[in-house]
Amino acid sequence: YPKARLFSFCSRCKTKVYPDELPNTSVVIVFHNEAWSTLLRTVYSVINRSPRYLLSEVILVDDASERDFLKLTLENYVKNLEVPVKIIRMEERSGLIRARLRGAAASKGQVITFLDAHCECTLGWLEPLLARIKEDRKTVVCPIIDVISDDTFEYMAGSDMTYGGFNWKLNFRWYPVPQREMDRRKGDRTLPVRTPTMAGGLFSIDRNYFEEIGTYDAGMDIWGGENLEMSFRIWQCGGSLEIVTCSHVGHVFRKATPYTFPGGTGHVINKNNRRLAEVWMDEFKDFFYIISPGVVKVDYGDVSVRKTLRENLKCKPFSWYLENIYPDSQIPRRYYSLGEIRNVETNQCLDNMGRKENEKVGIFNCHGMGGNQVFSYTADKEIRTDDLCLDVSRLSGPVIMLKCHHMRGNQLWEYDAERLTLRHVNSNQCLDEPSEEDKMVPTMQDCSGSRSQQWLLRNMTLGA
Ligand code: UD2
Ligand code: MN
Repeated sequence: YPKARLFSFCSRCKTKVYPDELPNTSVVIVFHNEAWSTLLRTVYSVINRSPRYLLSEVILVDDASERDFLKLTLENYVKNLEVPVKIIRMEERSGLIRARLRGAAASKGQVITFLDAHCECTLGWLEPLLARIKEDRKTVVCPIIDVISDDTFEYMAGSDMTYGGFNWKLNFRWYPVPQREMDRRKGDRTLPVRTPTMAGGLFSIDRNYFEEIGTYDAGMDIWGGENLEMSFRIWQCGGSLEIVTCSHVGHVFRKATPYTFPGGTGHVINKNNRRLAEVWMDEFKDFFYIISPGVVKVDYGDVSVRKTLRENLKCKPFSWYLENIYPDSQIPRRYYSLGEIRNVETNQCLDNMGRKENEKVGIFNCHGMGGNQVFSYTADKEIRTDDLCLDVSRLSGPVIMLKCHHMRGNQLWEYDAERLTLRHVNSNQCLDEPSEEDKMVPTMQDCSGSRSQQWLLRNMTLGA
């Protein structure tokens, strides 16, 4: 590999000195039907780019793969490697969560490092992670995840200017590191970034802390949700989660899932997300339930053990997390309404048709099914759906969906609960029914008090 590339992520990281005495780590890699080349690329990069005395062992957990070469061929191959590589086989397809639990239980290192099965560790990836855990054993640390193209296997450095968040549907998303976090680090980009959530695949955790904090929710299946579950749990229960920007590990981001989801993709992910929402999100789970019609019908099993864990650890409420850890979240901590916005005259509802940025907000027959007709009028007086806000930048419209910027400006709306009007403060005009020319979009008109300017902000609560 070209050395220059591996060293060029951040020149100031190169001069950092780490303590000689660092905890050692087991590296746990779970896989289901992984390709030979990507799996071995992961294992070799761990072995070749970790100081031998810091690497206790590599544990491969085979989640009931069907490919032949992952059986005896793999077993014989790893015998010749210079670091102990243990292979554990799940008896039946269990999903990455329970497979990781099995790997963790079999591991001996002081730290457990989890990696996906299609990664490449770079030189110097491990020391900064372990050093941070040595400083504070309740810090769970992630490297910067570099991007390996799934077409060309080209290696591209990831950004130290994004951190982990999530949207109303509980999808993990990268968002820009906010100014407050830049300020806290006083502009030193070699210092770790405190991140609200982690992507999930690549992180190190002190092994005793992993157990103290409740490992994983073993009731989650196959894939999804466990990364947010662990993120919320760490923060709410007194730990912290960081991206250590001097550590880089590449990951092959794949356009499509290469394996099956027994039970159906949607069902599995919804079930895991319900367990996450029910245990950790308190009343804020409504944002997930109201925007995802149908999800409340999914059976999520028994979460009493996880709720007891939350009590025993005396974890803080989700509102604390939103206020202190993730104030720039897509979920507003305080809001007046969450649900449809219905016009009194036409009885139609605002509808964020394509959920795309920079498009006009629409208006359609109310369907009461959540999804595109869910908006929240927040305490900051923005009308938002997920990360998009109703925005008007010209007199008489149009009304566009734009990324919420929290700067008031063109996204500031005053709801008059007696007159039922939604007044756009900057233009001093009111949201009105569509014009004759375009029946699909609302208009902005001078405020007149007419019925067509009256809107009902429904407060829906579906939460089970
Ligand atoms: C991301 C995470 C992944 C996990 C997931 C949410 C990164 C880079 N990846 O998705 O680790 O947190 O979000 O759940 O942050 N696997 C099994 N059994 C299964 C399914 C998957 O062993 O039934 C293995 C799979 O071979 C891989 C790992 O689990 O090694 C993660 O799966 P993925 O690579 O499909 O997940 P990814 O990267 O899309
Ligand atoms: Mn992956």
